[in-house]
Amino acid sequence: MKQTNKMIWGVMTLAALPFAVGMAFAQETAGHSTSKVETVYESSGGSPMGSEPMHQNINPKAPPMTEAEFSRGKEIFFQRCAGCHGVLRKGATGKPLTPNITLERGTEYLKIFINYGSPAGMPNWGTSGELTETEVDLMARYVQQEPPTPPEYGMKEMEASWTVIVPPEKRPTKQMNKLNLKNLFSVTLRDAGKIALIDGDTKKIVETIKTGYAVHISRMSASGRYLYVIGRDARIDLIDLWMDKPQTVAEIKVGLEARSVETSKFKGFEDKIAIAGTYWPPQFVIMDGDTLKPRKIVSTRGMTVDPQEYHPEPRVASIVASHFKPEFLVNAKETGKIYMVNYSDLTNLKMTVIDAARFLHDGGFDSTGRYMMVAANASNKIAVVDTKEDKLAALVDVGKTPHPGRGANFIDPKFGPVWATGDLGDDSITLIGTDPVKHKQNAWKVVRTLKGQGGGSLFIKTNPKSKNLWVDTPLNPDAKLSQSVAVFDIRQLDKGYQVLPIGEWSGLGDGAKRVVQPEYNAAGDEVWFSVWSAKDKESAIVVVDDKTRKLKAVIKDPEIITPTGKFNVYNTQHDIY
Ligand code: DHE
Repeated sequence: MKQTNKMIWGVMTLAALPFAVGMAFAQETAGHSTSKVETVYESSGGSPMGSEPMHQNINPKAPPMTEAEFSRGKEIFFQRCAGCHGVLRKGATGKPLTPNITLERGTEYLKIFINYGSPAGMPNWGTSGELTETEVDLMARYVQQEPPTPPEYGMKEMEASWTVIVPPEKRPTKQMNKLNLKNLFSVTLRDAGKIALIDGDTKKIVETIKTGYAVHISRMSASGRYLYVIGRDARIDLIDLWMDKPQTVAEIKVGLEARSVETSKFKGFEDKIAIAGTYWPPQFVIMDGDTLKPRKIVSTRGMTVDPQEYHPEPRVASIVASHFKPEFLVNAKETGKIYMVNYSDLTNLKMTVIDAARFLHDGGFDSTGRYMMVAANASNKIAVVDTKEDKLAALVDVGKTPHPGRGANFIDPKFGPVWATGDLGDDSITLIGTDPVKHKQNAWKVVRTLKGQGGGSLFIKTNPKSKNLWVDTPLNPDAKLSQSVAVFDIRQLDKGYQVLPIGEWSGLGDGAKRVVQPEYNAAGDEVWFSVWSAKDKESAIVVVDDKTRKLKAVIKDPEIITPTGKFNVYNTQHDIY
């Protein structure tokens, strides 16, 4: 049934009552599900764009605001709201908030809404204490103004921001340090705007390196030499691990806000090309792999897959590099389109555009590297792309708001090769058959659904050498769950899971201690977990022996501030997960 905006907002008024974040996981809204956990997550990063100068459009019909109030409103909007409602407020996983809708609601109505939240996923910003009464009033007035548009960011701006600190000809021709690079981990120190390089053998920090704001992910070049790190402010640091002391050799800012970076993996193109996708402006840029020189920018603005309507800001979510062709797979969130971009000829750029589903987020490959599996999270689906045929292989219905990270590949004793995802919105773990040759009847079908600890799961992991499947739940509102991890025995999946109290094992004092993102070492016999607390609290990394499931080491250091993602060089280089 088609719902009008009026109906949706009407339903919300009745339900606009205070309640805690954890009480409702998932509710159905206009065509897709959102949940408290999901919206809290999407607004968790805080866009760095709040401080960008933007023109204030005075809307004569909207309640008056001073310039200072408008500026504060813009800052709060980009910190808390843009993640769900979109920069231009046209709606993404959250509702559209354009003045034609908000003016009709009026200030008093909007205040209630912002204060108490809604069961459809809007957080209770006022009653949770996140926003003061004055800020709630300010935001109610702010969303009735015309949304300010952030500036575009093209080749001129990219080139102006680009620096090559050590040119390729001045770099070493072989590894100059004694590090066991295969077992090095790049660890995101989110709120420090740094990464730590940790030696997987000694568990000691080798180096901490300054990166972008609220740094997000690291990716490895095909040879294992270059590390690419991207911050939410769209700054990319290219780190050469062969230098005497691994250091940044080139840097660029590719936009105003970003999450993804990747590098060419196809034979003959190793270390040659890099790509980054931006949330704002909605586009991706192809660069030289060893210098980050920007070469080609492609916009993702366009029509959604369903309904086929124009979207002005399809943010670029995950990007993976094909092993079968000189191609990148670029996932556009709001349109639900996957661009298979051939990087062998940038002048005559060839792209296959695949219609998947909204809203594309994160994913990885199956064990053969042929099929990309990506979560269309608000559609509760996994899209499967055949990178050999450049075709959509399937859209598989899974649980509520799947969030696989890169997912987990293993052999199910009954159903053969599978790829698995956990969910943000419920406690299920879905196993999808991935072998269309020897297990044709199971290919791209849900062969098994496991019950995990609860919703709020972000990452799932195993390793070809392991018999364990690890599922985190860092965003579950119950501290017992967010501070522990569930582990299944792949040989006996029906037997349920064991819970390991990783947060407790860390020996840290008070703090959120969210246990996040399992990551294996190169040998596949240790699993590393971040125990993530606020930046003014102590955090740690806990290392578990994979075979015995016993505590092996706790890595603590004053430098380890808000550790989140961990990227083992060997596993990231070879897409092993
Ligand atoms: Fe992430 C991957 C976006 C919040 C930790 N995150 C990704 C990817 C995207 C994304 C698009 C896939 C990149 C790729 O593969 O190319 N993340 C977003 C958001 O938009 C969101 C929801 C809110 C925001 O404002 O940023 C968000 N992410 C978070 C967090 O709060 C996490 C838990 C902690 C943090 O560091 O900020 C977090 N995201 C991660 C990690 C990965 C990731 C660790 C890579 C996982 C992997 O194994 O590859």
